[in-house]
Amino acid sequence: MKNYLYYLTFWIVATTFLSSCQPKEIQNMETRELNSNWTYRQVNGSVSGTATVPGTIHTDLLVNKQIEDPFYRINEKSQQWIDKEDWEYTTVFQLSEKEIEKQNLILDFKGLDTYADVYVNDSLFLQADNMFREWEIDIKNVAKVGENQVRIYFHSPIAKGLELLKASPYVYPANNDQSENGGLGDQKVSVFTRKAGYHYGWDWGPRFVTSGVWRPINLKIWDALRIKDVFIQQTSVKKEEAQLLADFSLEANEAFSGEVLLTDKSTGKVMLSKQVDVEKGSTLISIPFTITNPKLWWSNGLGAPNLYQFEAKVIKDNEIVTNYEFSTGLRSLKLIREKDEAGESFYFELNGVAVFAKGANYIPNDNFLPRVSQADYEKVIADAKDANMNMLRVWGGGIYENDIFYDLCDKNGILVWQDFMFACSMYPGNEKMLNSIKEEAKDNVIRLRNHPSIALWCGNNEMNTAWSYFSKDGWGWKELYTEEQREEIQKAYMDIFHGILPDAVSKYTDGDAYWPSSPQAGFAVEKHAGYETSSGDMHYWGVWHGLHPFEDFDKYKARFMSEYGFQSFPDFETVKKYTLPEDYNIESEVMASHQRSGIGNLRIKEYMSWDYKVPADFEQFLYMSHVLQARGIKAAIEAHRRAMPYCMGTLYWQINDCWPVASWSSTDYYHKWKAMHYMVRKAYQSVLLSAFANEGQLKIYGVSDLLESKNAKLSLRLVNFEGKLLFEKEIAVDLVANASRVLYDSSIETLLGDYDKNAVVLQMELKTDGKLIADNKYYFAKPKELLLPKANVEVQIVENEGKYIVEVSTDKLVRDLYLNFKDSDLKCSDNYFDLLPGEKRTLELSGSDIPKPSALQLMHLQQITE
Ligand code: BMA
Repeated sequence: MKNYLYYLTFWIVATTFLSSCQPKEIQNMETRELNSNWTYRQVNGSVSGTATVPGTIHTDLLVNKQIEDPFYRINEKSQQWIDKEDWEYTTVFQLSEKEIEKQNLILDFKGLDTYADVYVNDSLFLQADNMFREWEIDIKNVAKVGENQVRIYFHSPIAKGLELLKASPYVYPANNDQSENGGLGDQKVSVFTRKAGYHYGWDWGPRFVTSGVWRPINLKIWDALRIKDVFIQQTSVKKEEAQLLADFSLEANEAFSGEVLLTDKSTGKVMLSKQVDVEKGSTLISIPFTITNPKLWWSNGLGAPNLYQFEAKVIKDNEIVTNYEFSTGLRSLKLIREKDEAGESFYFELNGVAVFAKGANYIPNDNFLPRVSQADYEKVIADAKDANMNMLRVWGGGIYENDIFYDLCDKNGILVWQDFMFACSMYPGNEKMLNSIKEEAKDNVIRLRNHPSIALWCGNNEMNTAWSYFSKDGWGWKELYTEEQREEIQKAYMDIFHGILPDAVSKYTDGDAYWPSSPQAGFAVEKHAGYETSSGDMHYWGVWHGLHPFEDFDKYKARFMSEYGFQSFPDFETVKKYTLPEDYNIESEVMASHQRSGIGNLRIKEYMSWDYKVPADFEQFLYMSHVLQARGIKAAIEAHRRAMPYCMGTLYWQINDCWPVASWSSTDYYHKWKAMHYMVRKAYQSVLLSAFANEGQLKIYGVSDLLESKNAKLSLRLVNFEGKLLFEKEIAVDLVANASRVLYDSSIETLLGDYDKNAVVLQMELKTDGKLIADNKYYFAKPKELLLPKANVEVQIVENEGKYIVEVSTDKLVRDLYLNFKDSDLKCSDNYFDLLPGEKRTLELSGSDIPKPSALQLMHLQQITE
């Protein structure tokens, strides 16, 4: 008892002492966003108004009704004058006496688009020329008590581009730059400016060369010292222990002594603390620490994406001088490129596990970037996660995304393949340009390096293939130049992609992987990718560009398939938003303007005619394009997954759109899922059952991303379209962990017997412990050859405690059934599926509208008429 009392007394004294020792919180760093009182004016004209910052000139003109919706019909055409103008943005902000006395008054520009002269109280502080950079200016010497003014003069990016083009000894290739649409003839100016490539147009995007303050401007006021950045270097991360190094970047106004601390915010535990002496200026302090039994970060499907919330503090005389909060995830993540029998592997290893990457390419969500809301970002990442993806590739013709994008990828276990912003062009390599790229790489690598989701930094999109310096192939670009010019262009390429960018990755990260160009057959510049290479990554466009049939997805196997795709139109509900009824024809001027691939309509029609009826009706044609796209991409994904472990990744082109358009996307500008996205969700499930026919044999594969092997039951049922069971078989199979295996192999002749291949379907199911874990259907003929009967589909809408359920059944097989609640925001939990008689599908409805039976439209393959 006595002892207990002693301990209790000690505990009370100790806690009182500790709490009285808590350093005092002081508000050292004041941050204020300059997002109000902005106005804009046309420098050489009379257009002006109140502005939204962050924003763009186009969206300001739209809000002030000076232009119409740029995405509606062909409005884009009449809005090309905007990028030929200079625009000036102005605001005022107040500073108090107390604030003005602080040692540091900084304006932090997170992003200026693009040629921007910044004046504060009429003094020129900055001439920005790179949209991807972050700029800080010290305004202490001009700041005054009361009103202060910021004025930003945006030079026309087109006028600047034309100046640079004129000064250049030769032109540069830039296939996607829609100079004609911009009224510039063949003058391609995009390559001269460090600005999102797709702003100048792309084969899925319009041309709107924006100007504006596209990311926030923050006024930062502080005294003495700030923590500019903290980077957690993950020296070694294992299940038992993570060995880490915390890099604190400090900036001090004068020599300073104090204590640096790092705490885990969720537990309050101090991870490290150290007394430091800092000289005036910038100092980097690295302090090692370890975490035992760390909660590892895992990608979607493999485990929880655990994150650590950290707070760094600097303490002096029992006062917190400054703090800095951030989060990271602990994981070991490597790109494994090792020689093997076939060539060289290309896969990501996460915490010792070889990960099959399932995902998509990602482009910016809008032409007008600042209007992409947090909800938009959440939706796109949720759509990726819901479709069982574990990787997105941030493609090089867009932007280094906003922090929120990576935060969401971290939280949802989505790995990121991060391109640097170079795509499908060659770029000048003068000193000014190279310096600008160097700073851009530094800014972005430092900004993004704590995100556990970043798996790879990639130099550019398709430039190595396009230029193909060491081969006869390529896109014919190098033939346009003299030997001397070629050498010069090649030197710029080497300086950027084999110099500046890998240097930045190795200097500012803890050993992140770098890959010079996507695709490439090896790291060295002469390793040009082709469709036959057995190393590196591949963009397979034989299907689509090369008119190869969908079956060829099985022929061209990659070690890592980082691009392939097939177009479709947006859903009719989306089309209605940018058209009038008179535009309802895919060749109409308006529809053609929302189709930026020159071969787009032709390709869709051609492929459709191989497998389906080509409908004359507009709405049926749109539906048919969705079904066709889903069919093509299903063939691709299943082929890539069956080819595991030779192939260890599949990223289709592309998950999203930047405006309403016919494109390769699986979700449209309004985030509406196309048929393909439902199909992708199924094809990306952890376990896939996939049938593949070759030379009269049918092989059924079980592909598993699970980390444990399982005993499973494979059931096969051959059924005719009236639902009659013709043949049934159940076999015990081993579903091997993280592998692809043939579970069943039979001659098609034996399987079919006397039954007509055009009138039957093979229903495949895989169960473990009586639970269905995968299923699929296999048809023995192309859709247009099938003898599909007329089907009567029955639908019931049932309300259950404010939630709506749709129950679907049919009297005959129905194919690619699409349920659409017209003019509503309702979404069915599944769609575009096949249904057999006897099956009943129960779908949940999400959305805020009340489902009206009269608004429900059913479309399916049997209805299609030529
Ligand atoms: C890929 C991409 C994009 C393009 C797409 C469709 O090569 O890198 O440049 O939009 O093809 O053509």
